[in-house]
Amino acid sequence: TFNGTWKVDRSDNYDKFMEHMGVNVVKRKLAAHDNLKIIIQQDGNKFVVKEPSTFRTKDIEFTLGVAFDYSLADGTELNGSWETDGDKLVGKFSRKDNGKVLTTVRDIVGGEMVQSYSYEGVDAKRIFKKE
Ligand code: MYR
Repeated sequence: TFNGTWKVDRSDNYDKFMEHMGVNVVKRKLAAHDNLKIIIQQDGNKFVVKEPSTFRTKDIEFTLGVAFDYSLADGTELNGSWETDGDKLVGKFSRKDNGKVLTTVRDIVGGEMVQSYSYEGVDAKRIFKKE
């Protein structure tokens, strides 16, 4: 289950990934210390995801398979949806500014939540521990 409060523990290639997404160096430096916390509440097909980070607090509600809008901390807007694939959550989102696709997967591995991101051939991971 993805339910719980997850705090980012470490990241892999996230700086490069953000750079590829076009995030400027100042924002990347800030994002490296964003202390991202994600609170996930799943009820059947419905999710509430809360993100109280250093920058902003965001509450997102979505239903599996139903597209919704999401804006990244730098203002980049996405539209897409999450689906399940076995025990994983697979998200497919398109950028509204250039139509390019960002895919992301959430998986529980050894009690940690691993979120991987892929955009235009560049991959990154952020690994979260449960609080
Ligand atoms: C959620 O379930 O947390 C809400 C929807 C998430 C949409 C996709 C998030 C992709 C984040 C990519 C970060 C890249 C920064 C340049």
